[in-house]
Parts: sequence; structure tokens; C-alpha cells
Amino acid sequence: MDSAHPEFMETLQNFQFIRQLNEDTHSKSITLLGSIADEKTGKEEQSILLVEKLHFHASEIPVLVSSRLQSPKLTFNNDIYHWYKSNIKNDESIPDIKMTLIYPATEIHIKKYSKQEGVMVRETPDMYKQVVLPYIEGFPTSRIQWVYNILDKVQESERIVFEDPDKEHGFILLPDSKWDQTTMNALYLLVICHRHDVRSLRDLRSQHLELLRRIQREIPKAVVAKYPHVSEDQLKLYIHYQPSYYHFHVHVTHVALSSSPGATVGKANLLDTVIDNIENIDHEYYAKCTLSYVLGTDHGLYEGVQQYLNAPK
Ligand code: G7M
Repeated sequence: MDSAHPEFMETLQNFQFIRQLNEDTHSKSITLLGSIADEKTGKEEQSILLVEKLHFHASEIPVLVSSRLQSPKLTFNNDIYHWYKSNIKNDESIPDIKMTLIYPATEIHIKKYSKQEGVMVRETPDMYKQVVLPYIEGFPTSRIQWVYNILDKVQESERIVFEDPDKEHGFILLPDSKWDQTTMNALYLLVICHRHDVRSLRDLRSQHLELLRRIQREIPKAVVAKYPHVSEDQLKLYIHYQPSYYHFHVHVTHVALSSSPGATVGKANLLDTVIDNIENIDHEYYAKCTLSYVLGTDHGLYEGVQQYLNAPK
């Protein structure tokens, strides 16, 4: 089934700005809270719009100065240094921005996309049992409907890059919705496993080694076959803890993206290390270890973690 439904074009045009939730001057992106009136009921629904300025398209780089600039102006110069400002000419085949609309958005989404401080959490197996597991179990399955849509080929089926159809050890590889699918240095794909019973890194045991090894073996080959401009040793495979969605998945990014918050210590756990821990250290490693990570102060786990840490022992 085609993933793009034209009726959502109008949905975006009905977005009414409420306030800015966040911005990132480095990635040139902003996150906005707005409302959109439901077409049938007229009820205003909260919505989040992520707007990101896109990188230069490979095809425009050689002709950028000769034909893409629109009346550049010299703003300043000093000795051999000259500064200019300009607009890039409108060209529908080369979009300037990428937008993600979450509609309707829940309070969990609004918190997730709002600017917030982070704290370091050291999650012991007991903290997992008392605080994190009940939090995961309280998640409505509707939160991961998009994952089931991919696995059931209801959405994004034309974007699938590779599939191992085995129900126990198999997975689907496809572009992450964050990636513009053209900038190779920002390559970002997602591996989603077919089985539904692995919620996160914490659930991994020796019985999952076959799944993990298949990902480790097959994914670099599949990515390079589809995107020949990258090589296997430019790929980084890692697992988020805490993830946003509790259905096991692995992130595949270009090493050049290594400074993004999701690819760094305190969030990303290298697949190679995870396999090594289960295989060589302890088959129950992730049931026994303490996992340290950065948690946003607006995250749904934050209050529970603080109560747990402050409770008399
Ligand atoms: O932090 P966590 O490991 O849960 O990351 C989930 C990833 O899923 C993020 O990198 C998102 O950009 C990505 N993602 C989220 N949604 C809702 C979608 C989607 O609908 N399609 C695709 N392809 N990726 C998504």
C-alpha cells in the first residue's frame, strides 16, 4: 500500500501555531506546538510540527555558485576574508525543508519534543522491576501502531530495504523517518524485529543471539547493496536505552552522525558490545547489569525514578 495519503496535505495547511517547543541551531531545526481542527467534528487537536532545514542536494553542489544563488550580497570583508548572504533559487525538485507532523499529539509526545534538562540515571535490575517495567506495561499498544503497520506491510512497504522474514529471528530494514534519504553522511535506517516479545535491551538473553547475529551479519551488506556510496565500515549499529518505543529495534547510522545525541554514550549501546556481553560475559547480562543513561526531566519515567531513589531503603 502507498504510504503517502494526499488528504494530509490539507491537514498541514490547517496547522495553527501555539508556541515553540524547542529549537536546535546546530541542526537548524525547530519544533512547534499547534492545533488542527478535526475535519469532521471541528474539534481542535494538539499537533507537533518538526521543521528542519535540509542539507545541500548532491546535484546542486557543483552549480551552486554558478546558477543556484539569487542575487548574493557582500555583507562584510576584511583582508582576504569576504562574507556574503544569499537566498537559494526556488526549485521544486530540491526541497529546502523537511517537516514531520504528529497529529493528533499526546501529552507524552509534547513532553518528548519539548526542551528539557537531562539527568544521569543508574538503573539497577531492581529499579527496572519497580519503576521501568510497570511504566512499559502501562504503555498503550497504540503507541507502537506505526511499528506494527511496518511489520504488517500496511505502511512504508515500498521503503523496505531488506527483510529477513523469519518470524523468530527475522527483521525489516527501512529508512528512519528522520532521514531525508539523500544525504549519505546523514544515513539513518532502522531495523525492526518481527517478534513482538522483546521490549528493549533489558529483555535480551542468549535465545536472542541468533536474531542479533543476523542483524550484525546481514544489515551492513544490505545497506551497502542499496546505497553503494557508503561502505560497511562507515556504519554504526546501536540500540537506544531508554528507547521511545518498546518494540525491539536497532539504529543504523553513518559514522559521520556520531555527535547526534541519539548516537552517544548515555543513550546508544553498540550492537557488537551487546552481543559480546551476552555471549562472553553472561547469558543473562541484561537481566543483571546496571544500565546508565540520560533521562529528560519531562520523561514519563522521571518522577518514578526520583521517588525510587528518595524512598527509605
Ligand atoms: O529512541 P528509539 O530507539 O525508540 O527511536 C525510534 C526511532 O524510530 C527514531 O529514530 C524515529 O525517528 C523512528 N521513527 C519513529 N516513527 C514514528 C517512525 C515511523 O513512523 N516510520 C519510520 N520509518 N521511523 C520512525
